[in-house]
Amino acid sequence: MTTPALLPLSGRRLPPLNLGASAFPHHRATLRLSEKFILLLILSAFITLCFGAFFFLPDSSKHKRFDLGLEDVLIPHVDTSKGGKNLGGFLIHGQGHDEHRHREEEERLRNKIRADHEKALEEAKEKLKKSRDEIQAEIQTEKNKVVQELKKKDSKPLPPVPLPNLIGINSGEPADLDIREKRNKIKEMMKHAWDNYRQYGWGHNELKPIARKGHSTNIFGNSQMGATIVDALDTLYIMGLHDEFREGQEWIDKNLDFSVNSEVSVFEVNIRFIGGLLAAYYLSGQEVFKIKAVQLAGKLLPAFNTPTGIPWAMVNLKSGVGRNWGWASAGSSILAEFGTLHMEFVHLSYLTGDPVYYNKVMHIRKLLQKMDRPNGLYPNYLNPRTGRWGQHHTSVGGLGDSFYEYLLKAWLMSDKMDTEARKMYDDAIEAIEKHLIRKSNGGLTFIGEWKNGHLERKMGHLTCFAGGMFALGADGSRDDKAGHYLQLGAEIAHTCHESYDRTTLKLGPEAFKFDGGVEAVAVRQNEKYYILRPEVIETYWYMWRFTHDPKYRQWGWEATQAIDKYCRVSGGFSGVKDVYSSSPTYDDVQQSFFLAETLKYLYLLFSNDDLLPLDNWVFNTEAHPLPVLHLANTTLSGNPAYR
Ligand code: DMJ
Repeated sequence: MTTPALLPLSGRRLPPLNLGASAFPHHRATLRLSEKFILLLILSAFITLCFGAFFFLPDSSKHKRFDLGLEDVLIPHVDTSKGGKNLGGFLIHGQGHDEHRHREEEERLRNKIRADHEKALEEAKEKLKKSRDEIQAEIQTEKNKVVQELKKKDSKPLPPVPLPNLIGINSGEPADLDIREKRNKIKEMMKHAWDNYRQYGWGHNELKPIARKGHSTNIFGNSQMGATIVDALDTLYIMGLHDEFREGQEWIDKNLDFSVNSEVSVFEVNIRFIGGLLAAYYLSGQEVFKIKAVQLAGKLLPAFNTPTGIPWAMVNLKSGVGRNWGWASAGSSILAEFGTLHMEFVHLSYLTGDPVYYNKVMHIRKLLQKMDRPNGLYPNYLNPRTGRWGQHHTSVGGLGDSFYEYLLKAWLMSDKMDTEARKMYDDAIEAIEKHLIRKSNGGLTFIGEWKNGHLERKMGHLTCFAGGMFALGADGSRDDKAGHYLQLGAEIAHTCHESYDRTTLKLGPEAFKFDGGVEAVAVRQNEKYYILRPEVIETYWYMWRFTHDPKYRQWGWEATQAIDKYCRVSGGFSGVKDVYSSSPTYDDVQQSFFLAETLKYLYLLFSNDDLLPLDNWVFNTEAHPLPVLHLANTTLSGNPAYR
């Protein structure tokens, strides 16, 4: 905040000290300094006027006067037996010592007003004598008081709700020595990532493991919000890294503050921060995580203030002003962003008993249900002002992916009660299968991208999560096609494994083609990078849970070794710019999702199934486990806390 200099009282208008909205969270506390002076002067003038009026008005007390409600002050106990008569609004006084007493009271009052007036003038003079710094210091103190008050208010414990069945939090130790060793290796990698972040990037959003300093991107805004800490907490917890977990908790407790003038991505903050905090709360039972999650959610709510209720992509946490990404189809919101809020928001309503979060996401769902879908497909872009689709592009990778995932997971997390979500999921994947899923000449099943009626035969690394999604949704599928979807999941897992296997580093590129002679290989230079993404490993893990085919552990182990060999540096883990080059260069970013997702899914792959069993837990799109809630179909009526 810049403060213009305070000019002397020389007839020029004082430029206001900027203590506006950015200085105070509460509008009543946002008086500008010049306004304070003006108020002060008006006040003194008012007092002077009253004082003068009191002296110069004719003394009518000998006769009668209006009761201005001052009687209690002037004549506290009117004793009508002594001659005074109380006639409604008028008081007619008797004579003699009553009159004398009355004069005394008036005199006392005059003295009091005079003293008050002088005191106020003295104070005003004192204030004006103070230096700019002193005034600022006073205002700062006032501001701190307001902030403290608000914090106290925000930190009030939430009403308790019965916790859902939290099983399988501390399980999973494999009996097999080889598997145990692999699991321990993954835990060691987590420790390496955490320790270096702890040492070089603590409190920053992410780590630059080569430069050995903090890193951030625009999705987190311009504040140090400790994204890696929040994202990593539940992985630390399930790995039994409890000291590290406590360090993270302490940082969050003391430093994680959302009253910052920072514009963040609603989607990213929801999946990483709210998802991470909620999972940490459910796993550890520590209230601080729940409180922070609710505080943060409150800061995201203004993003929904659009003509349609479809939220903006970004919101300023302090001002609540929202907007969309400039590159997104003429000011559109993005399907994968506004469609990936459901899980976290339903949990927020469950935990607080406040339906506001639930209503926001259900409103989005209802709106989508009403809209026409070209070929039954959901376009990636929707304009939040007009409620119309933007470009007719459809993707199961970037811009679309987790929308489909959350339809399925809404059904799963409601204990399969939310059949409306299941139906939307079934309809969506039927259209996807029809228009987007193809087999390559070499027999690889891939999911392409739909662009204005044309299928682009390219699949993104992000799209590889869909193998796991198809497997997870197999049970309960329409027309009992469970076998079909499990098979589809296996085929996608195989294709994605090929995309890894066909590289020099055995790590997958960002996007790969199925065109002409090219199969599961990146063609463009700017699609050859690997940034520690989890999706392929995520699919291996789901496939492992549903089939126990050892090849998934084998593929997972190949990926672990490749990451350890090519992405590990002494200061942490880094992405690489070209997976086809034998001497790769680093991008020097340790992504927070590497700790939240990639290492977690690897660890789960080498754990027993009783660690976070899928009947009881549903993982959000950032791999944060949230417990299943038994909720009646699309309502919160199954929630005893819902009021
Ligand atoms: C993660 O933040 C989430 O998985 C999200 O849904 C998309 N991709 C990144 C990791 O690649």
